[in-house]
Amino acid sequence: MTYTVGMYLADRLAQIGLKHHFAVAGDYNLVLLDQLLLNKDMQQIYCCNELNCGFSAEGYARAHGAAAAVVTFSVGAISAMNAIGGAYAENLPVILISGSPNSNDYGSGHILHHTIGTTDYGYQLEMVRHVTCAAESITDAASAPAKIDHVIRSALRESKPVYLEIACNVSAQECVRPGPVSSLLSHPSTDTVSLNAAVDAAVTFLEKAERTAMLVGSKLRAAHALKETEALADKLGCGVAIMAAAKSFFPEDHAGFRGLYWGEVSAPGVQDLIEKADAVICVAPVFNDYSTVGWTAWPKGDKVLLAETNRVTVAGQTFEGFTLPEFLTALAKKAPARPLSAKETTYVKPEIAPAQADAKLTNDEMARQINAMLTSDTTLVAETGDSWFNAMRMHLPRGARVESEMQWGHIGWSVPSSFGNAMGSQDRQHVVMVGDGSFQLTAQEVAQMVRYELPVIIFLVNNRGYVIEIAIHDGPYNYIKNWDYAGLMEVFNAGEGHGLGLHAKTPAELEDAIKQAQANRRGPTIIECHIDRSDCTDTLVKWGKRVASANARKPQAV
Ligand code: DPX
Repeated sequence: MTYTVGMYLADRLAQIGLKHHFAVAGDYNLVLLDQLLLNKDMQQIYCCNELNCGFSAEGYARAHGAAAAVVTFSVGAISAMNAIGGAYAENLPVILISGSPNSNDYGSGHILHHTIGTTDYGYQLEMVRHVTCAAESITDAASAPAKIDHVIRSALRESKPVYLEIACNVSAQECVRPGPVSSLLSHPSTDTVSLNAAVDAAVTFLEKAERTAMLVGSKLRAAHALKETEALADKLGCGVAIMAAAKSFFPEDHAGFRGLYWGEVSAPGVQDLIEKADAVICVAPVFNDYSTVGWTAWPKGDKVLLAETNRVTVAGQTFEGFTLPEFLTALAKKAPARPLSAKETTYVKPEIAPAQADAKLTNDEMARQINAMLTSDTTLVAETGDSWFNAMRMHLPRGARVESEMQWGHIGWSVPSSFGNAMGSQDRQHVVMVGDGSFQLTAQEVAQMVRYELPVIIFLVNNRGYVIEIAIHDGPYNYIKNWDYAGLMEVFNAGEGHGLGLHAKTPAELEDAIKQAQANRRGPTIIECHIDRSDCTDTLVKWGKRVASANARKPQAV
């Protein structure tokens, strides 16, 4: 059998550990999909549309370390680019692969279907460059291996998405075979001079401080530095706070854990922990308008040691040439113990009092019951909206994961992303919290959970509108058409699936629905939670006001 370009790509994807790739068929990628199917180490998983396909891959990368999505030219790839922008924002190595025009059509003056109707086929590659860290167009078999290797290596090194387009008549062309995968996984060597200097500067900085605290940020997982951060916290013995987008990136049963730092909507005592410290080690943070609560809570200046993915800045000096885990490990060896901030503060475990069984279901009671079902095997996927704030007030057992998309914030992300995440970590229980407005964007991907029999539990918050937007800035555009969300499951089952749709209007109904969902192992369950529109977390309202006033700043006078 001839060894082909498509087989080379499939082998490389399997070599980096992918067991699945996500796809939507189209005539520019059909031959490529055939080639990928020949690889028996990987399963081809289908999505309802390319936006969802991109988000499914993004979710798979969260669970599995990397992912691939295969789409057709323009009509498919341009939809997928939104999700790829999300993967860029969220630091996830997703490989977007688009079938593309026949190599003879490039530069021929021909006008092709599915294109914008001009004769230059470079526009897709140009567009995608802005949302990827490497992008290649393959129009001949000889250069395919180098281009495939280049993009995959870039994705893994930078934890960012990449792009490949493969001319539809090239995927089945003869190609050389790949060597060992180690060349794609290796990292540039460490600059030990710079690393030692950074550690010395950090130790001097810490020795001068009495009240040290650590702040854990959302790029920590992409930097592969979760364990190293915990080891540094063990050594320092100081108080540790997490940023919202880093929920679950630091164990909540750790002796130093104090809770969420989010400016004025921080957990009790945590604003003081960070803002009154005389040394704050910020590990892999992203300070944006949301995380700084409209620029009101932004640790910076000479009290801050900023340890980013590939750079450390401390005491007016900046260092690079090493990875974050290398820096944290080296620092943990030399760092002085700094337990004062932990002694002076306590972790206040979030508790919500149970409601009467037959009362009207409230947001608090829903959050309480969801929190009670979390175990170390749970992945909780929190959609943009009040679901963020509900996730933030949960206490997590060690091992429980929270997934959110706070940088990109595309409503509807949670449904396809949890589908991909569930595919990539089938040993875990996936629980989704999603608002009605968000769900309406990508609802059809629940059908794929039915198809692939994934027991995802979806808490659909029916509060009849875009409640977070109502908190930020109200108007008629925040009120949506109601759907029978639980009823959709019958549509998706179409007489042959095991999806379950349930309604919960009281605490007792919710409890019963959760039991049924947990027993339904052969398909997803939607639990439609009926909540008053005005019933949302206090933190959402406070935070929303701050963000609204940041948005409303007047233009500067010229
Ligand atoms: C919008 C947002 O119902 O949740 O908890 O009721 O707010 P809440 P819902 O899912 O509503 C979501 C809604 C409309 N954001 O409040 S957060 C603007 C927006 C976005 N992404 C895309 N379009 C619009 N974030 C793709």
